[in-house]
Amino acid sequence: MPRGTLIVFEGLDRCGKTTQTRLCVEGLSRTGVKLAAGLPWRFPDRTTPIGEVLNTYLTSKTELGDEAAHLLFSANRWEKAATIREALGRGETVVYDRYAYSGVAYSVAKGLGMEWCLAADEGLPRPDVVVFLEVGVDEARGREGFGGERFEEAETQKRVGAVFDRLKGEGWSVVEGSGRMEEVAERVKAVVWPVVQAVTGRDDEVGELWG
Ligand code: 2DT
Repeated sequence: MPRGTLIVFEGLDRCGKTTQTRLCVEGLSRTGVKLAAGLPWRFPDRTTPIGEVLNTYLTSKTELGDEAAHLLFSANRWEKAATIREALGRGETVVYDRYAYSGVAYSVAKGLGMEWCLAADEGLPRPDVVVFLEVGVDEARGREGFGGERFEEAETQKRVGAVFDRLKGEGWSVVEGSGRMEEVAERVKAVVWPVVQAVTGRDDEVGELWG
């Protein structure tokens, strides 16, 4: 049986990730592609015990050292790794709002070393496509809700964006995120759909980060 496709959305805060992730799932469900239950999935997954700690950190109710925070974000992914692999193995496509790239980008932006940050996520299921929604910090800042949580200020976002630029590589599709949400969704579909079809037609294993 062909495996499912692992699709990841990344980008700065308020770039439209959450909306586009949802529209992508809706679009895929109309095509009849087999999907995992309860999509889109997201990181941080605030419903797990580790996720609850991350939630208190992100809403500034607790403090964590940068290294501890990084490892908890990574552990939050590791606690889902088997679930992701199982879903893909059953032929179900999985769509994530944020993944390990956010983990590295935010932590390196705080001053942690790139190699150290990458190491924690090494071996996680490798996405078949990373859809990076590109929106200028100034545009993101103008969007509703910007500034509510830790890290949502322009200087941090610029630093995070610079790390994302270093992470962009094979398997990434940079999509222009400005404009009407339906237009952006069309651009996303144009990059996601060929990947889903290619993965469905191949009979390969899910890869591992950072390969
Ligand atoms: P949301 O606003 O998308 O819920 O993200 N973050 C996220 C990290 O610092 N490291 C990580 O590994 C992940 C997944 C980015 C909440 C914030 O958490 C940050 C924004």
